[in-house]
Amino acid sequence: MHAWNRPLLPRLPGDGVLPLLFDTVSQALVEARPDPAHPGVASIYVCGITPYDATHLGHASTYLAFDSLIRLWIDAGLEVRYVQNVTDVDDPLLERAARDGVDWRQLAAEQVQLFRSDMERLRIVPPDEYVGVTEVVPAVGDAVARLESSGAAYRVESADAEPDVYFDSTLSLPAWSLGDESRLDAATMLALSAERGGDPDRAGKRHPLDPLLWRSERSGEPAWDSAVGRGRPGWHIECSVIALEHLPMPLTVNGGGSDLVFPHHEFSAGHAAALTGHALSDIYSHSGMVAYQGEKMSKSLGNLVLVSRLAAAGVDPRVIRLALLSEHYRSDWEWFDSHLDAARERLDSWRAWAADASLCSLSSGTPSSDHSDSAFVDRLRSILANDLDTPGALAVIDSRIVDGPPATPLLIDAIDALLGIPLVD
Ligand code: 5CA
Ligand code: ZN
Repeated sequence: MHAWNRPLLPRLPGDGVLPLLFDTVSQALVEARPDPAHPGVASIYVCGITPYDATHLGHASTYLAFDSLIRLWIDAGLEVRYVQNVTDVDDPLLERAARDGVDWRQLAAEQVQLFRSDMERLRIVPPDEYVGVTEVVPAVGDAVARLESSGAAYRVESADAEPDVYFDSTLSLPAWSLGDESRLDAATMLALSAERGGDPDRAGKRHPLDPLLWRSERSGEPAWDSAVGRGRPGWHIECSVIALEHLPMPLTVNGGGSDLVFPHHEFSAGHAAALTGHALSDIYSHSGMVAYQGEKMSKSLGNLVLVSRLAAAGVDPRVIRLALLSEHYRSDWEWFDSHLDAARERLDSWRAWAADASLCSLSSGTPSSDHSDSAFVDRLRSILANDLDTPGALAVIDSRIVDGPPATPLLIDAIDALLGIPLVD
């Protein structure tokens, strides 16, 4: 499916830097650089939305985190290949469509369209490939058949349908074994599996954590023909297959919110390793959870602040973007209306500074030396390259505005290219 329009990114002079990014597997900051097998190419797969209740500020914050990374890679002169999925068929989507008495396809299409327009207004760099699960069902069926013939998958009888297919989570593969990605103990995995779409109590599975790869057709549910019979994909395998189809392995980064560490990214990595013999990604990167009214902002709780509602109420998208950038992507934090007030004030002061610059350069020529400008751009780059420290970047721009010489086109371009905030209308 098509993604959304790409924002214009000014190209900055000088050398961008490769960012350090926190890796969930090693629990350390590592340089996010192209794998030696693919010089010059940074590849990233970010888990996309399940299209209902889009786009809340938790979603926006996660996509903005990876947008910040991609902007640094572009600035560092890398070719970036970016893929994102849409979980456009899955239990939660079907349940929501049934609850609201709407066709699941229509719900998904409307919500994906809303998401696209929200991403575009937030100036998020779009993926090169934006892929719905419904577009890759035969490829998922083929992958599940391969897993079954290699012994990595097995069938579980069901009372009301043909057998379903599950992945054997006890496999020990050269490139993956259970816990490699998430580093969690068994009890935590079990609890999270039950909470996040797994079925640890299902009878007939070899191991409670084994995840569903293929759900055979049930009456009233969507189903497609495939190499493993009629049915639909399980959740984790969709991301493995879409990533493998469109990106070179290993990815530079596999990303998403921290609620995906287990089971989703654990098993996406496991399925990919079982299919190819290789690790899915060099780095696994996770953004923190945005809360609202004391709890994680989530569709199931309904405590949502939607980007489209803020925009409809007249909030400048740059204010939303600045509000989200004012928190570090990796921390869990709670959204308050005061985030908007502070961001509004910041945008006003930055815009006044930029407007002064245009006046200044008309009346008195170049207002500050090229040298101090490029040193400032390098400072901004290095702050952001330290695990996407956007709050740090906002703070140095604030102090530059208060204490430093007036703005110049280079500084205005740098704020646009690296932070996605255009200051000149
Ligand atoms: N379709 C799957 C991924 S394959 C999914 O998790 N969809 S989602 O719509 O529930 O979430 C979309 C993205 O937003 C995921 O990366 C998820 O981790 C992230 N996300 C969801 N809620 C929040 C939140 N409250 N704060 C930050 N990120 C969130
Ligand atoms: Zn995913």
